[in-house]
Amino acid sequence: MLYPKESFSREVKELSGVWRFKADPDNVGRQEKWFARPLTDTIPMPVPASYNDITQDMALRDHIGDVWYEETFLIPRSWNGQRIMLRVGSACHHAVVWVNGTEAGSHKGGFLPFEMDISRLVQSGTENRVTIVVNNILTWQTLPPGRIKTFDDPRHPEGYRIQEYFHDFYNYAGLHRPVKLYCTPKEYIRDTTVTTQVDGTTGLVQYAVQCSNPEAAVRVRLIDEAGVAVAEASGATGTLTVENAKLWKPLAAYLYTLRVEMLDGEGAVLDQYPLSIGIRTVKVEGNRFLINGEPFYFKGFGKHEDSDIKGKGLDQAINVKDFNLLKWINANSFRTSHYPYAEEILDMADREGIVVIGEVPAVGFTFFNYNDKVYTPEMANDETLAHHKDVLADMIARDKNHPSIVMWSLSNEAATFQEEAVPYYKEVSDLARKLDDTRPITVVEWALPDKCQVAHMFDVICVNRYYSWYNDPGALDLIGHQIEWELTGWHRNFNKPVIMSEYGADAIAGFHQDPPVMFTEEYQCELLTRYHNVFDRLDFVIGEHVWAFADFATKQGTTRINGNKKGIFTRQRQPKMAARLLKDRWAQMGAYPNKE
Ligand code: BDP
Repeated sequence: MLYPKESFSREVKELSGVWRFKADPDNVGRQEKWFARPLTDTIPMPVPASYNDITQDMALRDHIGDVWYEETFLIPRSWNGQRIMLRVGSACHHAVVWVNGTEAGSHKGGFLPFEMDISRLVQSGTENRVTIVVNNILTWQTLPPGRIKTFDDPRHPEGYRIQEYFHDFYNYAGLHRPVKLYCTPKEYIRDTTVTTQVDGTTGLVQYAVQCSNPEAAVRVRLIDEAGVAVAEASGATGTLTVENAKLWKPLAAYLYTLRVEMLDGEGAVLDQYPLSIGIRTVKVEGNRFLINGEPFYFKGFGKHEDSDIKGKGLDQAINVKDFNLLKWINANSFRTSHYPYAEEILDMADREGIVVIGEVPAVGFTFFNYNDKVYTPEMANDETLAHHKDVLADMIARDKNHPSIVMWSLSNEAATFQEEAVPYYKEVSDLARKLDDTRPITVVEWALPDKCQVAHMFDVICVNRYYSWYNDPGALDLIGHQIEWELTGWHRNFNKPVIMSEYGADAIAGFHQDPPVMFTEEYQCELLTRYHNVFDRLDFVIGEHVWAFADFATKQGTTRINGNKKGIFTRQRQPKMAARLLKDRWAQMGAYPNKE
């Protein structure tokens, strides 16, 4: 799926701004057809943003169900006769869209874009109205899953209900990413897929272009960063050869632009699209993760899209700050825990040379009790699996051309110790390999190495573990023994490289005590150091992603002190003590740690 970009034949119009908004606590809007007329009694609501933290109304923050958004727009005269598209970057979690009162499209699942052709629904010269209803209810058939809990006891008033979910980040909702209008010619470039190979100093760029008319002539031209065309070809599929190719490398990105052109019978350009690409290879070989044939060690974090006030709304000031912090701390990578991040963030990773593990929103598929079944007809069932596969396919379709993405994560901490997980993950992993045979795949594990039933299907073992935190709280002395026992077990059982994809401790900024106790900054430092001592001994450990980059919002509960405080930075992106520790460690480590 192509990101809306301007070109010789395309224009883009941002609908970001302040929209009219109305919650629907009585759940009557759809029945009363609120989309048919302009919404009444609205409040202003920024787009993109989560709506939860924008007002002083606790009921809106904790609202369960539908909310309504509305905006008006004009179609410029130059768009007459064009194909006019409306694209929603992400609506958490489900949405229906009407244009001038007529349904234009709908989508299940937050975190990924959807678009619709509204050419026949809009009028040029008068105001057009877009209405979007967004619903935040999570069930066992959504990703992530959840369930609505009702109560049948005298302590709860009749009808009282809560949204339960099993993942550890706040269920922010709303229009989280930009809504855009764009136009293309009636005959247009539908999609382009690029994969790359390197042969000595030569780069090979394989491309496949899909046009609305499969017979149309296609021309592609590869342009370097200086604006010089270095290769060109004709035909919908082919391979470009780039002599002395400048490779996309971690922390040293080089991006080419593939200018794709669809031509008419006379050779005139009908449609043009500029696709940013990087030439690089990725491969797992023995105990190594190779990028361009060189061993890569993952230094970085699990992150979240999360900040004050905007919640999960796209905020480019926060995003640029985060990339600056990643570079300052000498990190080279992050995982998009626990959902596909905004395309704007992946563009930045491409540009800055930050390596990314892309993850689907399959988080919360376990109960932390080996006996509670998850893959049952009532819970994670066939419908859930079908949706999981849809989301995976949509993520790959959206993100396949980002050089920064080097691996797909197909879930986080699922109940992979249950035998019912085996057929489930067989289908999911088969699909990932079918859709993209150029990138390794993983699932992020919480199972113990002797219990996991699925790791053999994947290329890299990613493990999350909280020794001396959830396990044996306060027992820093045990970490060395426990983490070595565990990581060695994974490697012995599956003979694959291992990334510690989460480890960490909550530290409340400004809490200090020595000798360290839990929740102090000293404890966070000491815990990380003890993990690192083990990583440095084990040759098959190929990466460390601290949990988490920054403090983030979660649901309320007795184990969360106004959110998860495992950040190395506060939610406002200020460093805790452990930031210095990591900055020094990662600087000393260089490109690859010497474990001899
Ligand atoms: C892991 C989850 C992560 C949580 C973290 C924690 O993958 O989402 O935030 O634990 O508890 O289980 O801090």
